[in-house]
Amino acid sequence: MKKTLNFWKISSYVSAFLTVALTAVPAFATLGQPEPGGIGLQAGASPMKEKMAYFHDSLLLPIIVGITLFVFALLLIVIVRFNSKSNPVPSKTTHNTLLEVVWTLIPVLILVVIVVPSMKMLYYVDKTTEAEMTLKAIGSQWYWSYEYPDNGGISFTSNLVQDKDLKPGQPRLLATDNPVVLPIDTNIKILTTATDVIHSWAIPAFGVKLDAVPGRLNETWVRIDKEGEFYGQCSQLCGQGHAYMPIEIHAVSKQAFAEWVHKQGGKMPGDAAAAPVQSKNKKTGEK
Ligand SMILES: [Cu+2]
Repeated sequence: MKKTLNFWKISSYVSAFLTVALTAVPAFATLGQPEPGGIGLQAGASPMKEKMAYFHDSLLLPIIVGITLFVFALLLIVIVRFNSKSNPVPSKTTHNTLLEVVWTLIPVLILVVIVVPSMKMLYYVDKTTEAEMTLKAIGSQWYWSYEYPDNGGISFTSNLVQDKDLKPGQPRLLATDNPVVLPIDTNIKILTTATDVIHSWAIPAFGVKLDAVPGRLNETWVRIDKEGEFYGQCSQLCGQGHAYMPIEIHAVSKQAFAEWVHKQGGKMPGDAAAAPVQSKNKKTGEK
C-alpha cells in the first residue's frame, strides 16, 4: 500500500513539473528574434508559422507528453511491483496476441493522425501559385547576397555586424549591415541557391527554412502579416563561419517597400511601363 502511494506521489510530481515546464512560455514574447530563457517556438508573423505552431503545440506536444508519461508510468510499475523483493517468483508468460495487435495498431493510428495535417502543411509551404514578387537568397561562405528580380534587379550583399560596431537595439550575431526589406501582406516567392557549399536560409518567425544548394534553385514562399524586424541564421553547417552569416529582414508596409525599391534604383511592377518611356524621352531631349 505504502509503495503504491509513493508511486502516485512521484508521478504527480513529475506531471506537475512537466506541465509547468512545457507551458511556461513567456508572455512578453519578442517578435522576430530569440529571447533569453525562451523554450517555446518563436512568435509567428506568417500564416505558415501559425499553422506550424498550432501543429506542434496542439497536436505533437500533447501526443509526446502523453506517450512519455505513459511509458514512465509503465516503468515505475515495473520497478515497484515486479522487483525481485515484491515479486520473488516471476511469471513465465510470453506472447499475448491481443496485446501485440494493440501495441502495433495504436502507434500506427497515432502516425496516421499526425500524417494528415503534416502532409497538408508540407504542400502549403511548398510553393505559391500567386506570387506577387520574388526574393532570391544566395548563400556564400560566409554571407548572404540577395536579388529582387521583379524590382529592377536590385541586388546586394548582407554581412554580419561585428560586436564592436553594434548600434543600440541591434542583436549580437543577428544584425546585418544590409537588411533585406520585404512588404507585408504580399505573397513572396523565395528562391535559394549557393555559390560554394550547402547553406540554409531560415527565419523562425516566418516558418521558413530552405536549403541553399550550389547548382540548384530551391523554392518556397512566405506571406508576412506583421511589420517588424525579423532575424534568422544559416541553418546548415557550412564551415568555419557558419555562425556568422545571419539574416535580417525588415518587414514594412507595401508603400514603404515601394519607396525603398525606388531609393535603391529599382522599380515596382506597376511603374515598369512608365519608366522606360521616361528614359527614352530624356535621351531624345538630350539630342
Ligand atoms: Cu551557411
